Amino acid sequence: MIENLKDFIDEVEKFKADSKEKVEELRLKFLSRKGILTEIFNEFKSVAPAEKREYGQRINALKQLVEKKISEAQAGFEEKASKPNDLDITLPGPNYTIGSHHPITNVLNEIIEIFSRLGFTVAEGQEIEDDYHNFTALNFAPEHPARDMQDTFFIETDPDILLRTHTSGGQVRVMEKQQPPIRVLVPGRVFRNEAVSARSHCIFHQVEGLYVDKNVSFADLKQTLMYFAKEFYGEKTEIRLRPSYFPFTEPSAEMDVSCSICGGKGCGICKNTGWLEVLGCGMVHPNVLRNCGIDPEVYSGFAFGMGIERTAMLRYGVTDIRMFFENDMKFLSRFKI
Ligand code: 2NM
Repeated sequence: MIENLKDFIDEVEKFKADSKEKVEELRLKFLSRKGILTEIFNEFKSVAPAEKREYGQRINALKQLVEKKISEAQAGFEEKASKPNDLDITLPGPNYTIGSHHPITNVLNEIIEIFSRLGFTVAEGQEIEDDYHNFTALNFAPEHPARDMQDTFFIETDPDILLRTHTSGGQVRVMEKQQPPIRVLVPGRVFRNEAVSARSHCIFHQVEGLYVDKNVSFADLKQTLMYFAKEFYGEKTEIRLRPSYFPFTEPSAEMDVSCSICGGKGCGICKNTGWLEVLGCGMVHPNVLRNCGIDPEVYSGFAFGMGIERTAMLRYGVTDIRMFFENDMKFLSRFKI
C-alpha cells in the first residue's frame, strides 16, 4: 500500500464531488477504520528509520487532502440546498383558492339580518335535548307520534335524551329565563329519523322565531312575516296563510309566498299553483307560555319556523337537498360571493 502513495494522492486530487454518495464512498475508502489510511499507518510502523520522516510527511499530506476534498464538497452541497436554482422573481405568485361561506350560512345570515331590523336577537339552543324541552313543554300529547322512535333519534341508554327535532326547545329555554318582551331567533341543526331523499334529509337546519309581549296579535304575526317575505323574496312578493296544526301554536298556519320564479303564473317549481310553501307559524299556545313561567292571561305571542335547506333550494334553484351535505367543491364554488 505504502508504495502506492503517489497513486492515491493523484486519485484524490482528480476526485470530482458529483454527489453526496460519491463523497461518502471516498470517505469510507480512505478514512474509515478499515480504510486505506489505516492500513498505510500500520505499514508505516515497519518503515526503515531513515525513511520515516519523508513517508510520514507524505502520508499526512494524503490524509489532509482527503479531508479537504470532503469538507469542500459538503460546503458546496449545503450552499446548493439553501439557494433555489432557478428562481424567477418575475413569475406571478401561486394562485391560492379563497374559500367562501356555505350557502346554508349565507341564507341563514340573510334571514337573521332581516329579523334583526325588527329587534330580534339570536339565541342558540342545544342539539342534544331532553324530552321535556323538545316535546312536553311544547304541549305535545304523551302519545304524540313525533315522540316515536320512528321519527326521533333517542339516546339508546336514556330514553329521556334525544337529538332535537326542531329548535323550539331553545325558545322554551329563553322563556324559562326571561320574562317578556321577548324577540328571539333560534337557528340550528335539527334531526329527524327518516329516509334521505332528494327532498328531505335526516339532518337539516331550521330557524325559528318567537315574539312574546302584551297584546301581540295575529295581525302582528302576519305583518312581520309579510315584511320578511318582501325583504327576502322580493318587493312584489305576496303572501297567503292557510290554516294548519302544530301542538305548540293555536291557531296555526302555513305561509305561502307567490312563486318568485314565474311571478305567480304557474311553473314547474310551484307545480303550477303560483304559490310556494315557505314556513309554519301561529300564536303560541297558552299551555306553552304557562309551562315556561309566562302568564298567558297577561302575555301573548307568535312563533314561526322555516327549514333553511328548503329556503336555500328555492333561492338558488337547487333540486337535491343532499348537495348541501356533500361538500362537493364544484357545487360549493357556485356560491362564492
Ligand atoms: C314552527 C311553526 C310554528 C314554534 C313555536 C315555538 C315556541 F317555542 F314558542 F312554542 N317555537 N317555534 C313554531 C311555531 C315553529 O315551525 C314550523
